[in-house]
Amino acid sequence: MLRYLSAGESHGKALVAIVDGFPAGVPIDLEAINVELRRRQGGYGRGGRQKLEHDQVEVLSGWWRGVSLGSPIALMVVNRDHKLERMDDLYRPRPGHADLAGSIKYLSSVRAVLERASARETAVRVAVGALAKQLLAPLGISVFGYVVAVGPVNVASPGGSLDDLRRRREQSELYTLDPSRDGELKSLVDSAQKTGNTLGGVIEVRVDGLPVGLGSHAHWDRKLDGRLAQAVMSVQAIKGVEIGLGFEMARRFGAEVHDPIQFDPRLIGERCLGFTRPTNNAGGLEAGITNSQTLVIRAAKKPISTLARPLPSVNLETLEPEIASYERSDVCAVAAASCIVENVVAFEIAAALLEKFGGDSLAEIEAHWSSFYQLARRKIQPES
Ligand code: EPS
Repeated sequence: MLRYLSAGESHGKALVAIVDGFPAGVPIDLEAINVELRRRQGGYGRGGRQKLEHDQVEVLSGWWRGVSLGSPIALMVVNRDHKLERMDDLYRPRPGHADLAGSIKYLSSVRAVLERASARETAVRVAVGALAKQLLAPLGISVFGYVVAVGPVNVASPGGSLDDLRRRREQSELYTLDPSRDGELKSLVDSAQKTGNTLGGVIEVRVDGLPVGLGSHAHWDRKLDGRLAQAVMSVQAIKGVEIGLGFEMARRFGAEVHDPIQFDPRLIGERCLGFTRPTNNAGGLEAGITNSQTLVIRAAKKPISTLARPLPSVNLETLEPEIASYERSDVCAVAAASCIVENVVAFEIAAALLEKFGGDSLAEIEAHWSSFYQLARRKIQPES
């Protein structure tokens, strides 16, 4: 079982995670994890904190000579802006943040909850996901996230090879797949900043190279769509998740939604059982099980709740109406969120892969995948 725990406050010493169940024999590329950490820090609309931090991962355990050992892997991202002991409390809770509900729940100060609720925690979650990608990559699975809307403006995602799409995303300051729209999106973010406001957006993540059979229909907590939704929803500021055609399915007739099944024996190979689908409205998941089509998941990110022109609140000391507190924050972190959601999805996929194929080492997982496909081919064409 692949699992992880994270710890750390936004202005504490460091963010840490322990990843348990990561197989042996996986080469770990630290620079690839650091590239993801830098990408999380970027994107147009980020605030002052990112100028102070240079997020880098340290691997404290679980590897030797650059290869995983199969023992728990401890990851650490140090906070340069480590100043928690010197920070004041807040008395005017920000609508939308953990401030009010959290401080009542824990019978604590507002600072005591906002430090952990902050999206700063996602730095180490990205490191965990980037590690998971290093298990997926040698197996031919890629996880790729990008922005498809900033505030009310949608940005279409063109077709093309994954390499093409990656190049496009690298050229966009908002991590969309159409850099020619950056000007328009940046002025939208600028106008939010000028008016003391913030902006959210929509993120899409696609997973290519999946086998049939990750997840299960058999029990509610084994359905991969449900597990992905939980993981994605747990990312700070995400308020909605949809898979494939998602909410649009509810507006259509069944014949316009479900993906017809076709079979072509010439396609049968190492990684293909011969089934094809002319459409992919299911987003690669049927009954909580991957069907080998590209998995497509979207997440709606609300605008960040710390506003430079704050909304009405209540002073918790006087209980009189006052405007909410303002703390340094971002105007638009939807680009960063696309990197976070991508890595969170990567972790869930790696966990589901290990549940299906098991194994203590990369070589064993590969062997289990290939013997399962052999059995599946024999089931489909017993005489072959
Ligand atoms: C973040 C770091 C935080 C915020 C942001 C995300 O740093 P600070 O609070 O010191 O500016 O910029 O957190 C929030 C948006 C939030 O609501 O807490 C980061 O590293 O991603």
